[in-house]
Amino acid sequence: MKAKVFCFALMGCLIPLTGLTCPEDCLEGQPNLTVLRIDFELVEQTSESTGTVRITGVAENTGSGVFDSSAGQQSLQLYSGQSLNSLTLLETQEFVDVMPGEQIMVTHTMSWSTTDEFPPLFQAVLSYDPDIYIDGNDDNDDCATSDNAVQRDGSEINDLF
Ligand SMILES: [Ca+2]
Ligand SMILES: [Ca+2]
Repeated sequence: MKAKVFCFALMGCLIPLTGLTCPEDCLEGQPNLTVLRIDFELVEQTSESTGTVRITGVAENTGSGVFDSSAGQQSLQLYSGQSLNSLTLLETQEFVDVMPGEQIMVTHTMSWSTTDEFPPLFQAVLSYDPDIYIDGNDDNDDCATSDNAVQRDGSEINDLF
């Protein structure tokens, strides 16, 4: 079946809609790993302004095909920094196969102070081997790369206190 999956670009290809297409269109049966969101949680509050927080990046195979790959070819990474040009890697979550609808998470726990003047931003991003599209395995080809990263401003963590 060659039916095109139409997507609404702003929703990260989550909602199929007729007539609106993503920059890249996925075909029926192809995997599409998508970074959905970054969650902030207050793990422990130690004073009015300080505590421990958990940052979790969530990705999902929003495509209709199984993502079927080999170890070491892909990961979900979590970064932080003052800008997208100065990011530091916090955590890497390796994974291999992802069923349609299955989620992957990368989590980092850190101390936090709401008095910091410049809270960092966070980015969750899917990372692939440079040769993943030419490795002879079509089942690990993410059919849309435009939905592979999400950023969230760390100042929103202050609202948890
Ligand atoms: Ca994707
Ligand atoms: Ca491939």
